[in-house]
Amino acid sequence: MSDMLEELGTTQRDADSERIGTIERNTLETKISLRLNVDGRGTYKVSSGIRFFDHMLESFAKHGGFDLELKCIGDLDVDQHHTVEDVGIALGEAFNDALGDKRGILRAGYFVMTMDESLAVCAVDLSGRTACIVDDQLTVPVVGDLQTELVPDFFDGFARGAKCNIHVKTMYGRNNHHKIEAIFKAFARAMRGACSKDERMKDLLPSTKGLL
Ligand SMILES: [Mn+2]
Repeated sequence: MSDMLEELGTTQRDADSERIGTIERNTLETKISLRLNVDGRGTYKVSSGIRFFDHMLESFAKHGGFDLELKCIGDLDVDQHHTVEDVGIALGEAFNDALGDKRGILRAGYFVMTMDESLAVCAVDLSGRTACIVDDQLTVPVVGDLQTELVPDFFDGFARGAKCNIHVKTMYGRNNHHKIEAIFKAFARAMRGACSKDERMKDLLPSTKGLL
């Protein structure tokens, strides 16, 4: 069977198997091990050392339908910046790893998501280029145990790791927990769309450039 799959080449093999990304990322500031299954069922085991950040990553996995195992041991005695940014980078890299040459996927996705009184929009393009715009409308310095100024740093890290465009915006809202959660859920569902396989465009690269 494996010989037969070899003959079919990588494209066919990738299209027929689960898309999994595995990242081990160790620096003097953070040690991260991460396993992502893009074709998962929304299961998660997440430990970043920041409980509210875990809550958002768990929400991302659940709403994206991604299976996510993530362990980060970061220098939280300094502050949360390295941990949040590096988890973003590693998670982005895991998507890049899992998606391979990106043949046969939608590539772009967007979503409008409510979280009670808050509403967020997100658009992503797995374009191979990096850009990140975050307008989170947060009005408090901390939510739970998360330093809220780091929300854009997470998305910036992800965009660099995945080499993608991310635009995310809170349209309105009152509660800051809800605003962040609406952002992460909108992002999850936008990514879910972008990663989706497009039966009609099977095995085709969704780019006029011929490279993503
Ligand atoms: Mn919540």
